[in-house]
Amino acid sequence: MATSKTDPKLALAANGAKKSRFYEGLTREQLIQAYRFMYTSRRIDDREILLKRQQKIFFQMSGAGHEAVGVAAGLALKTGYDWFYPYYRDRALCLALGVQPYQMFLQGVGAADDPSSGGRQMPSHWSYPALHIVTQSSPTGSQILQAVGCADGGRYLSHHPSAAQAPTSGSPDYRQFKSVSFQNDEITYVSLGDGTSSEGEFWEAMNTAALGKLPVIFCVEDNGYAISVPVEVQTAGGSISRLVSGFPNFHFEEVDGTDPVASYAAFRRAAKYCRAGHGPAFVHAHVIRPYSHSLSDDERLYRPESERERDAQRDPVTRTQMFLLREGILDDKGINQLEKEVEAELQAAVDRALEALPPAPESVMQHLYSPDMDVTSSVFDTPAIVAESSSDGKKVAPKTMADLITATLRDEMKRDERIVIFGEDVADCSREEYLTHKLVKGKGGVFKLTFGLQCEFGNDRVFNSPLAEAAIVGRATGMATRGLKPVVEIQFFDYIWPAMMQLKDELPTIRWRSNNGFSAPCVIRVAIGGYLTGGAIYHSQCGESIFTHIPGLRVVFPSNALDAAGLLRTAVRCDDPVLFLEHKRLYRESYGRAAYPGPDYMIPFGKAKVVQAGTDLTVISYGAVIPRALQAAQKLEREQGVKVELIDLRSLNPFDWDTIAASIAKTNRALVAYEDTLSWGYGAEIAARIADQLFDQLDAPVRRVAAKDTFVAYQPILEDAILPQPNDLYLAMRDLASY
Ligand SMILES: Cc1ncc(C[n+]2csc(CCOP(=O)(O)OP(=O)(O)O)c2C)c(N)n1
Ligand SMILES: [Mg+2]
Repeated sequence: MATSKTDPKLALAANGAKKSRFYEGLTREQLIQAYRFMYTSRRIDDREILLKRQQKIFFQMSGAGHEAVGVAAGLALKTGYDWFYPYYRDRALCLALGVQPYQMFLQGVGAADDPSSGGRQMPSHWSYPALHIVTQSSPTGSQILQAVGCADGGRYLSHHPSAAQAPTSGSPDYRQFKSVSFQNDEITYVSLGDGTSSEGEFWEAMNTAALGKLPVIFCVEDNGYAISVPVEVQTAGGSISRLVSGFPNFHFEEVDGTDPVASYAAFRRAAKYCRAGHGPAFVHAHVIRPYSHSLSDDERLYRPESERERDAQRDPVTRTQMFLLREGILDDKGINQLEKEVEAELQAAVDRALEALPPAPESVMQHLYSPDMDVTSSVFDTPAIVAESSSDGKKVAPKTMADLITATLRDEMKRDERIVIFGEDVADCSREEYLTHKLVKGKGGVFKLTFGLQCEFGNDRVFNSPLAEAAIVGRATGMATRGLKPVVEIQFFDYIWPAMMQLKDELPTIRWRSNNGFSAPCVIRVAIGGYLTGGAIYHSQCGESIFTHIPGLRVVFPSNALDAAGLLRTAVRCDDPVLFLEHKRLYRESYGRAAYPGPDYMIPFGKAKVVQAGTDLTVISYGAVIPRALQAAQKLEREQGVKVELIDLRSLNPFDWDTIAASIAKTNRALVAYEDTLSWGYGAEIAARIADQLFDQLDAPVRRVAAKDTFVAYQPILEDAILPQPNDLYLAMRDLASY
């Protein structure tokens, strides 16, 4: 671990002597170039502010005051080689990496040709695939874990270079559409503001990077404020450097971020440390915020003139100009000439951008999902090939859902070296020597679904993560952005919520918000559901509708072993992010066991299964309600001759409307049954669609059976009363059939 702190008397000032032709390794030409980027950045802000006032653009976020640190990072790192997760104040960094002012103005006007998002995101939400600037969102700090995942992905690829190749034979999968590149000494840069360092995800990311000694440069651009909240109210003790100083394996820098030379030196040292593979680096750059937080904010409401004056003394653009003059690098004429050139360039760029066409309204649904692989297509419809007997000639006993999920994961890992599995407790044993010396058997997940995989594939492909759900999903997202296929586990659905920011605002939005510039197809396996007799509130939750409500995310929920195997393989091979819900109660049930359907068996998403055909009533369900509904339907047929058609949706987004509609055309009655709480749940949407689109065919109201609108209790008597039971389903079917 090393720490560098530059003298508060700036390097710009201290370096004043003309004797040195080099300034921390920067040539005079580079310094002029640095100033050009800084000045351009500031003038783009000024232009945008004007355009916003003229209502020609719709939002403005400035990078003012952050120009020096940004340019320094851009000069110290390599564009199109290293990876960048910049935040909204990194305009100067983006210019230094090669983004054109015209492209920035295209963002402002929301043009179809805006390369960042095609008019979908606000300005200063950078995304330039060729430059390795990864699509950014608006939640403060949600980029940090992804940056850690990106670095992790790069390192994995450098250890497994063959994983980067796309397969040339075999059935198609996402790899055909994901070109992967990596460098052995690449760095991932991520920046954030001082306020953002209060977010939990920041600390999860720091911990993960330190644990893995990952080559990430964290840059905190500390302008002393988070909108109106000053740093001493934000950060205990007022210094983020002090707070993070205990993290092992880090190189630390604290620097005047208004000084491009000192900042460059800090980044150079940080980059050297990271490229050498020693671990991550932390650059704490003190900057200023000369303009208000955004154009929607007026800082005079909370900052007195005297304080703003003090900041102005440190303005990086003015100071760098003075420095160039003082050092004799540029004279007045040279400065004037440079500024005139920049003004002319910006004028031309603005004029062009104002002419740019807006995106077409019909395009709004494009790029929610992969345009290359349709998960509902026949590519994913492959037959089961079941071995009738094992090698010793014995008949193969049907396997549980848990068995088939493990077998599917194993076969997919053999087939695709880009798959990595991590999560809480998923490894066999983190202390590998215990396994090597055969002191322990290994755990492989609290439900044992990943048992044996670490032993078979090694601990860089199957490993335990820290207990931090946001880190699991955020890191997976970053890895998937690089082209890996993380198949991660959330131990219990009840604990998915810390990852909600990543699951709602990040993972599913990446393709859409970058206008197909980036994608992050990965699989999140989650143990879900109740009927556990003793699971109680925090081991029994459902809540699938919260995720089916998110565009961009596929959601599947198998009810039996064969479907679990077929859908999981589709999830792994497809080009979209998938939430794969595994019902804990079904893991080892005798219902729905099956022989392993072979290493290529797939079921397309959006195809329901008719569990039992019938003519009198349609029951639409999924998950653990399926065996219960089947039991109820069989009883009703035995007792009253009512023939129920039971539909297992299997896949919730997309879902199979055609099968539902065809069934109701036949039965004219519909019951939607699900384990989650009744109100506002998944069944409400299905019921609403039936009422809306099949109204003419209905002979009875659309009914629902679901859990009571309360939590799942521990005492089995209470659990039975809360969750839908076979008898509840039986009564509802009977009533509806005779309506
Ligand atoms: C998760 C989240 N909470 C709140 C906001 C609203 N917000 C946007 S920027 C900001 C302040 C950020 O301050 P800081 O990290 O210091 O960055 P600065 O803007 O000062 O550069 C806030 C509260 C947000 N975008 N995301
Ligand atoms: Mg700030």
